[in-house]
Order: sequence, then C-alpha cells, then structure tokens
Amino acid sequence: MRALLFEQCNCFRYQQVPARYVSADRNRSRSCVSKLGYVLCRLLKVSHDSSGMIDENFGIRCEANTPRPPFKKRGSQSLFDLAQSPTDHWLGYVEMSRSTDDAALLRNCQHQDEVANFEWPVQERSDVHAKMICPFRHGRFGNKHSTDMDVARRLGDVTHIDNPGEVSTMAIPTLRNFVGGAFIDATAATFEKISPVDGSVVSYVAEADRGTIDMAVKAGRDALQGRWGRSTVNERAALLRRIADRIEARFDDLLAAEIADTGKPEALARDLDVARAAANFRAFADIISAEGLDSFLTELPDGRRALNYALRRPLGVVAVVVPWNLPLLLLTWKVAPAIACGNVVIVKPSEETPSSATVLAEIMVEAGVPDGVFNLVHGFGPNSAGEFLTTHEGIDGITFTGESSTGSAIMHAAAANVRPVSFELGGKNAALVFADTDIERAIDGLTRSIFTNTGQVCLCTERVYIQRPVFDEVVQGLAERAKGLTLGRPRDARTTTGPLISLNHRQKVLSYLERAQQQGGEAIVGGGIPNLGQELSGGAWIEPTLWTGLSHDAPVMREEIFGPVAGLIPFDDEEEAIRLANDTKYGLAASVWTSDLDRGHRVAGRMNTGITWVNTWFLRDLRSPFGGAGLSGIGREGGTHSLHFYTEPTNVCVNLSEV
Ligand code: NAD
Ligand code: 6OD
Repeated sequence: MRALLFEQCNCFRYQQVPARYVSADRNRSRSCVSKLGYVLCRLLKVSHDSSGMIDENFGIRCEANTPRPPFKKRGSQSLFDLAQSPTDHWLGYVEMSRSTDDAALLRNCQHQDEVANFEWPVQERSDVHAKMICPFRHGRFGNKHSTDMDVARRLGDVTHIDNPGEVSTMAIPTLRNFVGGAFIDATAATFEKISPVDGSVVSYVAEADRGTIDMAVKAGRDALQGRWGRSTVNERAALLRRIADRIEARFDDLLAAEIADTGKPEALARDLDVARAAANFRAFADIISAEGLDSFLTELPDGRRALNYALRRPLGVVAVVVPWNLPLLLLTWKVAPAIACGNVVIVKPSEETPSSATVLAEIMVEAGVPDGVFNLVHGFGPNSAGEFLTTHEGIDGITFTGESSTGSAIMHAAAANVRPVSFELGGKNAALVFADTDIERAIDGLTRSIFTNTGQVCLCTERVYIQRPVFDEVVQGLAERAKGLTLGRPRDARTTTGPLISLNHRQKVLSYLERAQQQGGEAIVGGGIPNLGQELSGGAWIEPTLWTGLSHDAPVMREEIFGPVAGLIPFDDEEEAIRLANDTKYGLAASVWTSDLDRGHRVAGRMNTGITWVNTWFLRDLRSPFGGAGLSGIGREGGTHSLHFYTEPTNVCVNLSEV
C-alpha cells in the first residue's frame, strides 16, 4: 500500500479520486490532514497541538480509492448517524496509529514526491489504534478555516471508536423525516443542503412525499385519539419545561446545526436562535398554566338563569411551515403553543435549514413527547412536502411564516378545506429618526435593525426616514458602522455578519442592488459581492449596503429585499414621516427614534404595523401580540393570542333554573 495525502476535498466532489492522488500543494494537504487529525484526536480524546497538526504520538494515514475495508455500521439514533450507504461515496479511509514514525512522516513531508513514494508496510499493524472510514465529500475538511469544530462536534456525536482497532463509520449526514416518534427510512428522493459559507455539502435531506405526509397525519390522529388527547394542562406544561431543559442540554448540537445551515455568526445563533427556542417552550408552559376561561352567569328578564363557560379544545393536526432565517426560533415559536394547547404538529422546516429541526425531533424523544405529537417532514414548497402538507385533507389548521406570496398560495390551499390560518409574512419596515433623538443610540439601534442576520429578519429595517437637520450626521454614522462590519466564518469571534442563505437568494438581492442604481440610488457603502478570498468564493456573500438618493416611490423602496440593505431618505416633519412610513402594502414593524416620549407614543400609535418599537428594536415579550397587517400577515400569535389560534373554543351552557 502506498501512503497518500488528500488534496483539498474539492477533488472528492465527484467521488472517485485518482488512485495515488498526491497533492500538488503541500500546505493544502497539511491543512486537510490536520483537520482530519483534529477530528480523530477529538474522537480518541487525545490532544491536538495548537499549530493544527496532530499530536506527535499519532500518525495519520489517508488512502484513496482502495477497496473498502470491512466496516461496522453503528446503530445510534443520533442525527448524524446517517452513514447509510458508504459505498455510494466511498473514497478512502483514514487510519490513525500510535507510531511516532508516522507522525514524523507527516511533519517531514516537504515534497510531494516524498509522500508519493513512501511505502507503507503492507502487513497488519499491531499498533493501529483506530480506523475511521470517511466517505469524503466536497468541503468537509478541505477548507483552511472551515468549520472543523462543527465537524468534530458532529462526528463526536456519532462516531464511536470505543476499542482499539474497531472500525467505525462517518458520513455527511442524511437527514430523515420523523414520523410517529421515529426517524423513518429515507424516501427515494434526497436533496443536498449546501452551506452558504463556502458552497460545501452540509447534508443530504430525505424529501417527504405524499405517502410520508399521509403517515404523519395518521400518526398525529392516532396520538389525538390516544392518551395525548386526554392530557391535562399541567401535564403539557411539565412536558414543555422538559423540552426546554433538553434544548439547553443539547445547546451545542442545536448551535452547530443552526450555524452549519445558515452560516450565521455563532454569537447570534447562541444568543438569539437557540436561547429563544428554550424560552419559547418555557413561556408557553407559563402562559397555558395561567390561562383562564370565559364564563358568564346569564340572567334573563323572565327569571331563568344559566352558566355559560368556554372550553378550549385543540384544533387537532396543525401544519407548521416555517422559513430559513431564524429556523429554530420561528419553528419553536409555533410548536410550543400548539403542543401546549394539546395539538399535534407536522413541522415543515425550510429546505435551506433542515438540521436544527432534526435535532429538535431527537429532543422530543428525549423529553418524552408521546409518539405522533411532533412529526417532521422535509422538502420544498410547491409540488413537494410544503404543498402536500398544506393541501392535505387531514390537516386542521395551518400556521405559516414566510413570504407574502407563499402565504397567498397557502391560503388558496387552506380555502379548499376551510381551514384556519395564522400567517406571519414579509415586511418593508420603516424607521423614523427624529432630529431630537440621541443620535448615537439611534445609530446603534439602526445598525442592528438593518444588518442583524445579514438583514434576513422579517423585522429588519429597509427604509430609514431621517429628519433633515440630522440627515447627514445619521447617514455618515450608519455608513461608518456598515464599513465596520466583519464578514467571515461563523465560528470566528471577529465575525459580525454571515452570508445570505443561498446563492439563489443572493441573486435576488443582487438584482435589487442593480435596480437601486438604475432608480437613482447611490450606494454610499457596499453595493456588490465582497472578495473574501478563494475559500469563501463559493458562499453567498454580499456587502452590507446603504443607499441615498432614492425616492420613496422607487420600486426598491417598496418591495421586500431581505438582505443587509436600506435606503436612507430625508423628511421634514412628523406628519410627513408618518405618511411615508405607512405608505406601503406591508405592515409588520416600525421603529421610532426620538427623545420626546410624547412624540414616541403619538407616532407609534399611528403606525399601521403589528409592532412598533420606540428607541429600540426586536425587544420581545413573548406574551405580547406578534404579527402583521396588510401583506404582512393574518392574525396574531404570542401570549393568549397563540392560545386563541391553536384552540377551538367550545361554549357550554348549563341551565341553572329549576324549570
Ligand atoms: P418562503 O415563503 O419561500 O418559504 C417559507 C416556507 O414555506 C418554507 O418552508 C418553504 O419550503 C415553504 N413553501 C414555499 N412555497 C410553498 C407552498 N406553495 N406551499 C407550502 N409551503 C411552501 O419564505 P423564505 O424565503 O423561507 O423566508 C423569507 C420570508 O419569510 C421573507 O419574506 C420574510 O419576511 C418572511 N418572514 C416573516 C416573518 C414574520 O414573522 N412575519 C418571520 C420570518 C420570515
Ligand atoms: O420574535 C418572534 O417571536 C418572531 N416571530 C420573530 C420573527 C422574526 C422574523 O424574522
């Protein structure tokens, strides 16, 4: 056998690497091997030196295109235990041995020829500590600053190297649908989830077909007819708290999943997405526990009396269809109240963000959620899982977050069976900056409201109206802040801003950048694709962008873009500001920046939006109503508003008269 070092994993994209492939670039080979070594070291719980090379007591050997050694598939239930068919992508394997000679080999391989010509002993080696079979795919290990921590964590969850010499398997995970309390065998079709950071494959995802949706509906129906259908509020509140506890216990897995799918900065995923998932379950445990019921003592003029009281019965099987921008936050925001009210859910996360929902399915099992109460189906919208689910006759209600046009399509679907819908849709949110504001505080808040999550929050500001006397100062301050944002890998602590979710979405945002220019906008910062080097060139990166010079009527100021962009427009007085802010088909959110509290209350009260912040942005109280007017949605969720949507009130009238 011959020792081979793997070149950047690009070469594995289309599977077979040439036999005896040797890197032409020593540094890249070292980087790749280093990452493999890092992962193996974590698995074997040995140290990994700070320079990135493996522990000096370990050698590492990578072979390509060899016959597949015997392997043992491990039966873990974990998300990433998905090496279902390693032969499909079999490329080679890594072997690690306790040999200082091997380590020395790695350190000393200065020239490719040395590596190419090195002959490994053919006989079985007694000092082999572990082998890891790696069906490598593009980008998993090859990128210099890649998410090796994520990979290590993921592998650490599923790859068991318990005994020296034992063979274990690892692959890019295939995420499965979760129905009736178990992950079910992958359906025929799978699709690739691509990382927006560098274009690498994050996972293969089993796409739910109509049959899978039928199974999920049946599993839900069975649960409703069983013990779950008779569960008490106290039992459900306790269950929600256990789910929150398990979310916290699996915090790092959820974090890794969310980061891998979205590329968002770790701090954001940690502080917003995952933290809110636990908070959502705790909040609705409290809310359902405290909820009272309507009751009326009825006294008629003729002397008859009755007691009227309302019961809340669950809707039944609820379809939960959510987008990719805050995947876990938005999903749990709906699942928590739905389960609190005694429903069963069939969740369809976005095709762009299947991972955290899959971890959540595991958590449901760990928390003891009865089979069939939480079901998860993966796939796309039209002619896929989204459409199959929302058009299914067995669905009793649909709660949806996403684009307004998708909401419209789902409303058509719901109309056929006259099903209730709750919609949280798009926005073109305005900020009003008055001259009396504390400028620094306003600039801080606006920077967050324009650029958080690379502008991919439905509540983000895309229209900033600034009172004329402070226009230049605010514009300059915002431009400086935008220039100060750091684009980069999610686990890099310096990163403030991740990529857009996909190249498709970037194409849409780029088209607005072009149109803004045609419509009279001047990009005072940004305006294109940043150059972040070769390694990130496959990612969906975009420059944070601010425009001046656009008129309020320009189409780019009227349509939701959903990127790190905003147009800055001057106004003269309060009436004009209110008119401009309200002149939109949307009605989701607004923010008002002023030191005059009277003005703050006055202006907020006149905004045609579901929510208006005064001197802050995205500060949430989960008991308050949340939703939008106009194209921004139908209904409100949050606090008792959620309970209203997820239940059917039933009035009971008891005659108290003697006749
Ligand atoms: P999207 O509407 O494209 O997709 C949302 C979900 O719907 C996905 O799971 C998708 O697969 C599914 N879907 C798409 N077409 C479908 C169909 N015909 N039938 C059934 N399901 C279908 O939205 P997106 O691009 O994922 O998310 C971005 C949008 O979401 C933005 O418009 C943003 O403003 C909006 N959003 C709104 C809120 C809010 O609270 N108002 C929150 C987050 C995001
Ligand atoms: O905070 C929430 O509950 C919520 N639904 C936020 C929505 C953000 C939109 O991207």
